[in-house]
Formats: sequence, structure tokens, C-alpha cells
Amino acid sequence: MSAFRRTVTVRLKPDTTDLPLLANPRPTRYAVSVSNGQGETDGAVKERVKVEKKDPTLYKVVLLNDDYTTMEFVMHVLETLFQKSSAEAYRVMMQVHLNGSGIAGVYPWEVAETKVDALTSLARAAEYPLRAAIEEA
Ligand code: TYC
Repeated sequence: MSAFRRTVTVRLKPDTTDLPLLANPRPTRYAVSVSNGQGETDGAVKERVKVEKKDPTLYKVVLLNDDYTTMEFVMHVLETLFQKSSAEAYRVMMQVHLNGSGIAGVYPWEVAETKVDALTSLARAAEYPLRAAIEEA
């Protein structure tokens, strides 16, 4: 038996199967190539309705406090990954330090996930236990 334990974190996007359909899907015109077998088309244009599938839900990246990550490193992460000014990075870092958590940013799902992955990689490389969670905004 291995002496090492591997922790696998799986973040599940909240259920989005019953997203409401848009009330007025915008018709999109597609140029349809109808070939006569000799590389020519008759110029036909067909109208179809394209339903917008992008998830409009926004998610908070919530930074979590710990006792070991330095304040400077947290500010560096906020400035570089979350585009904060140094004043705003200081404010968010102190909010986390004093209250346990704070919002680093609000993004669509894929962006939030990518930010958390990048934060986790930076923290790991610097050997800090800094972590962040994702919450529905
Ligand atoms: N509590 C840490 C310290 O005193 C600073 C810190 C702030 C750590 C914010 C993590 O998300 C964090 N060095």
C-alpha cells in the first residue's frame, strides 16, 4: 500500500440543464451551397433559428485565508491573475486575512475555473497553501 495519499478535487458546475430558452431567438441567415456536382451553387439562402447556448451565470472566485501564505504573495496573485490595482489587492487581501474569505473576481464558469487552477499552480510552485473556491454570484 502506498504511503502517499492523493487528494483529487472535482469541481462540479451547478446543474444547467434547465436553463430557460431565450424568449426571442434571433434568426440567423446561412448561405447554403447547393452543388450541381460541378462546383457551382444556385445561391440559395435558408433561414434557421439559432438558440443562444452560452451560460449567462456568473461565478465568484473566493479567496480563502490560511496562516502561512505571505500577504505579499496574496497581493501579487491578486494583481497578476485578477487584474487588481495595488490598493484594491491590499483591500481584498486584508478582507481575507481578517474575515476568512474575500472575492477576488466574478467571471463566467470557464474563466473562474481557469483562474482557480492558475492560482493553485502559482501557490504550489511557491510552496504556499493558498486556496480559492468558486461560488455562484
Ligand atoms: N493570513 C496570512 C498571513 O497572516 C495572509 C493571507 C491573506 C493568507 C489572504 C491568505 O488569502 C489569504 N500571512
